[in-house]
Amino acid sequence: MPARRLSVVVTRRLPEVVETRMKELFDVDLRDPDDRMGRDDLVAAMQRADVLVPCVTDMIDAGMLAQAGQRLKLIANYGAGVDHIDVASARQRGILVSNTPGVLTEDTADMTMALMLAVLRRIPEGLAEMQAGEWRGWSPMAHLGHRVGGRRLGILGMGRIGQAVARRARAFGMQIHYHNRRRVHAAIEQELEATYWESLDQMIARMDVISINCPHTPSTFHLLNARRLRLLKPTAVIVNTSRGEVIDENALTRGLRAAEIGGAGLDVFEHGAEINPRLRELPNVVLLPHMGSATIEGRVEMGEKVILNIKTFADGHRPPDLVVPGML
Ligand code: 8YV
Repeated sequence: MPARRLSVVVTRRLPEVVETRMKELFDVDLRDPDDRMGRDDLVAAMQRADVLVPCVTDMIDAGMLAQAGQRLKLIANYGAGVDHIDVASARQRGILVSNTPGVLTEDTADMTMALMLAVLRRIPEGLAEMQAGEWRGWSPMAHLGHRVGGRRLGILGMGRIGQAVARRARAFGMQIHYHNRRRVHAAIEQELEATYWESLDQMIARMDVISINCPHTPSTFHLLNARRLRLLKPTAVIVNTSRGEVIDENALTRGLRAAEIGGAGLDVFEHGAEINPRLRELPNVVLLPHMGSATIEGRVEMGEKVILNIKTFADGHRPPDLVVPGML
């Protein structure tokens, strides 16, 4: 008798090639249309599935996990960050959590550079002028931004993405500085010519650009709080492609409005799509709708990783991208 196929619920639309492969392998419930599942729908999915495939828009808290069915054994997250899942509660209930690290590193690092360039070189302003048909020709003093080369970049979080940002920034002639829970291997520091700062306060007070590349965890929540934001140079630019919660968004908005901070390039926000409206009014701020990893290649590779995690689990082994609470 053939083994029972795993019942898998996917909460959002994924690339067609990924969905097709899932249909071949699992008894899969795909999402159509692609709207966000409410809390009740998510709980219902967790009651009927062996495996749930959520993504960043699905909050999965302890209360919901308590209502999960006996058969739910794996949450195979479609994405690297798992701060929307209570991983410790899942673990206590014997539910494994896996993610998709590695495949969105380069795309996210590209977007970090794009935001940095957009703010420093005032790209949105030029674009808006062209689109409005307002450009009247070149002028020596128009659209003056700041040179990227020679600037000091402080990377907060020197994991895979932080290092990929550092590589790119070096090619742009920037000086690399970083703060991390642990100092990275000497060979990596040498390759990147990176200076380690044990004190975040001391680092941020000296940087021209700060890039947030650490995950959101209880210990990184509001790491850039009002006090730390006041340490920044008034010309400093902050770029965030990680999670909005790492910065106190209201304090950042106040600092930008008061010209105590030079500018910001933000792909992520503290309350998801509920952005502080004042941020939208600021000329030195570039906002993007969480599109750091949004390439079709990346999305397909994320799907392949999810499938590999589920398949490995189904075959009785530990999923390769298992998230363990202690590593967060
Ligand atoms: C993903 C991300 O697109 O992987 C992450 O942590 O932030 C994104 O770039 C998203 O999480 C998909 O769930």
